[in-house]
Amino acid sequence: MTQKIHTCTLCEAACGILVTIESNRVTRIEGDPDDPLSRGHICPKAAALADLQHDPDRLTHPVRKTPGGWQRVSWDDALDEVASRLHAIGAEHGPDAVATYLGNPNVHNLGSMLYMPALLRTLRSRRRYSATSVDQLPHMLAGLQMLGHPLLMPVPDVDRCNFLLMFGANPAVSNGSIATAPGIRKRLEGVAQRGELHVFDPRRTRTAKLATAHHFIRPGTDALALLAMLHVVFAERSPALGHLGAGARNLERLRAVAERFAPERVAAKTGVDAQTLRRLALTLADTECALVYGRMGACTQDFGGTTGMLLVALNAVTGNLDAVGGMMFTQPAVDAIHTPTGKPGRAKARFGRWTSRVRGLPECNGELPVATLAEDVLEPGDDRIRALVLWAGNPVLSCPNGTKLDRALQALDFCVSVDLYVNESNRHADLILPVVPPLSRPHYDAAFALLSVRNFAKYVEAALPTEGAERHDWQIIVELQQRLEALQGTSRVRRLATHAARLLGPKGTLAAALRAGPRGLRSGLGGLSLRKLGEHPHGIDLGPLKPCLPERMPADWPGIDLCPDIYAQGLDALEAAAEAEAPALVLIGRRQLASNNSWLHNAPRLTKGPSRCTLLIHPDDAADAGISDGDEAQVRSSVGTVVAPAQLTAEVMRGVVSLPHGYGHGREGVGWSHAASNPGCSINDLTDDARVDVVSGNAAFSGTAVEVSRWPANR
Ligand SMILES: Nc1nc2c(c(=O)[nH]1)N[C@H]1C(S)=C(S)[C@@H](COP(=O)(O)OP(=O)(O)OC[C@H]3O[C@@H](n4cnc5c(=O)[nH]c(N)nc54)[C@H](O)[C@@H]3O)O[C@H]1N2
Ligand SMILES: Nc1nc2c(c(=O)[nH]1)N[C@H]1C(S)=C(S)[C@@H](COP(=O)(O)OP(=O)(O)OC[C@H]3O[C@@H](n4cnc5c(=O)[nH]c(N)nc54)[C@H](O)[C@@H]3O)O[C@H]1N2
Ligand code: SF4
Ligand SMILES: [Mo]
Repeated sequence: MTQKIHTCTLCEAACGILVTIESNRVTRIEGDPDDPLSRGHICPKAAALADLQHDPDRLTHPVRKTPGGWQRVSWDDALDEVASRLHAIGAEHGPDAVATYLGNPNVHNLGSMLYMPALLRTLRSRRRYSATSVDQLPHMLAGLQMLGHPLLMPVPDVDRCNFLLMFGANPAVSNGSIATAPGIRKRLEGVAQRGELHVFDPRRTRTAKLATAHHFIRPGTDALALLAMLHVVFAERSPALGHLGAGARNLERLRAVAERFAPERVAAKTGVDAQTLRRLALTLADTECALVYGRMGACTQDFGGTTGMLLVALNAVTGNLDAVGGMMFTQPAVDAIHTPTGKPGRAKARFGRWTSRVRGLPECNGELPVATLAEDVLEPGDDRIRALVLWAGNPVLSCPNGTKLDRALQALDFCVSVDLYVNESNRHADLILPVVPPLSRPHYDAAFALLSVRNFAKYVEAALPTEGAERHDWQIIVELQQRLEALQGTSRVRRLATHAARLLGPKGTLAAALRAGPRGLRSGLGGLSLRKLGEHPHGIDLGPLKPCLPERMPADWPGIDLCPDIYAQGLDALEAAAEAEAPALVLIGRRQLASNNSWLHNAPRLTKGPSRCTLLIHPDDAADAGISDGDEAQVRSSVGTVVAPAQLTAEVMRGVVSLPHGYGHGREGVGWSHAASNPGCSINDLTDDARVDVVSGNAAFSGTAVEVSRWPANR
């Protein structure tokens, strides 16, 4: 029996875990009390790491689709075929004919984080998509437009904050997002004990229940509530930009916009009374260590982009941006923001350099909004997308209008997927390349050290080997890259660089990045190194966050832009929406503690009991529709229809229904047999790919107009 120190990579909390192994089988996973950040905390999902490891449904060999089903192929054959097909399609139709979709697990994977950018460059396609545009794109766009870098996303300093306003997040269940704070539930209880925690959500969630107060807010109206708070702050206090004042731009423009949105104007539309908005705005301005934080629910809606900008602006003008106890910025050991010399680089144009094919939506940070992927495949034309590299993603369940995406995937000339399973999306692939499961990978959190409530660094070796022929994501990346470079006739220098990266591996690359990083050799010989991390296998706490602007902004960035030009269209649309009539019934999503997006439903211990894929509906709305608790309810939207058992609860607002996302495993040919035995329905068969935020192109999931009726109707 051995016990290995590891990190759970399932969500952003990055909890330290101890993995007990007997005869190559995981027999126990517990929280690591010596991890300086998580201090023993874990959630029920951590146990699923063992299920992933030993799941008989997990792919262990590359497979090729044949008329008789999936057939095993050798790695060499598979990789040769992928490279030659992608190259041929690119050569005939141009590199943009090959699209990529990167799913969420890539950011939880050290190898992908370090190696994927080079493969994307080699592919030379501007048709890059990822889960970013069904998630945090508004935060990245705000970072880029306001502070000069998309990764300058502020993190709530929950441990020192005394007054916290939260919009559209449920960290008691999600364990926190853009807020790596293991055990965040306790940390939030601390805020409520020290001061006040207010949650704005159309549903009274677990987080709302531990808050000082919960405020029902109508879906898609967060931007209006934030503007009303800005209105109050501008009217009754002076902006407190502090050290952010130097070089600050467009304060007057922000003031002029906010002037139009008095709390009384937005109260009916948002469902939040004017008095509450006034009081909270003033307390936010007057309290030391206060902040306003917004996440998923605030991002994936009609005005998600504008909301992202207003969140940063409201924190800034109340003196709570880059301030202790407010919204702060990290200074990680491997720093994707600063250049290797330690100097901030220059600001780069990273928005609107090209647009999507059919709808002309802008690129951001090299990516196009994924809501345009299906149409850019399906719409006839020489410039359509013909091939897709689908890496650690399940867009059929996770992106708007999954049914249409399902059709688009079938219409491709070629698709390769790199994944652990045959999922709802890659069942249409020509080849699937299997990767090692999380416990068989070494890990260093390159992504979430950038978004953590304390600076930290931790490196763990793989906890156990795999028994099949799976490869690491980074190995597959390099293998494909080398083959593509050979076919493209890439220069010797570039090919040597790829070869060197291959020899170095993630461990060697990480070692170099740590030494070159701000806490490496620049801090002297005693600075951070991989060896030092090896001496501290539970991780190293690098201390609380410190104010670090403007130094972390690009060298040529003049200062914070409080209301960048690109938001003008969003603000105009918001003005119109403020007076428009809302649909009678709208749909929102939800997350569940024992689930993770679309891919943990094959773990029996996480899926015990009755289906959790239920439609939450207010009893009065249910009565209007003639639905009783437990009845099957049919839900219809502009793009599709699903059926789910109704669960009557006054936890949701009147006029709002909720379905979880990530279900819908009943599609033919999916490889996760347990998940398919209790499939549920997919919320994204209802969400409409035509609905995107006008500024960023982020998918607008929240507030999808629906009709609900009893099913079958004539029972
Ligand atoms: N309606 C609605 N839709 C949503 C959301 C919502 O709240 N509401 N949430 C959105 C959000 S925030 C996100 S992040 C997206 C997620 O959307 P996606 O990233 O598209 O989907 P996942 O469900 O995370 O699927 C991940 C896939 O990666 C595989 N995988 C896991 N680990 C690895 C690995 O290390 N390497 C490789 N190669 N494969 C791996 C899994 O087997 C699985 O098939 O969904 C979005 N969709
Ligand atoms: N257990 C579990 N944990 C997870 C995941 C998971 O699937 N399961 N996924 C992980 C991922 S990829 C992410 S990105 C994070 C996301 O983590 P969070 O950002 O915390 O997201 P959610 O838990 O989806 O909470 C969003 C909340 O917004 C509310 N909401 C919906 N529409 C609106 C609106 O218009 N306005 C307002 N104010 N609220 C609204 C919803 O009711 C919901 O309570 O969670 C991560 N952690
Ligand atoms: S909160 Fe749960 S899923 Fe997230 S890292 Fe910790 S143990 Fe893993
Ligand atoms: Mo996400």
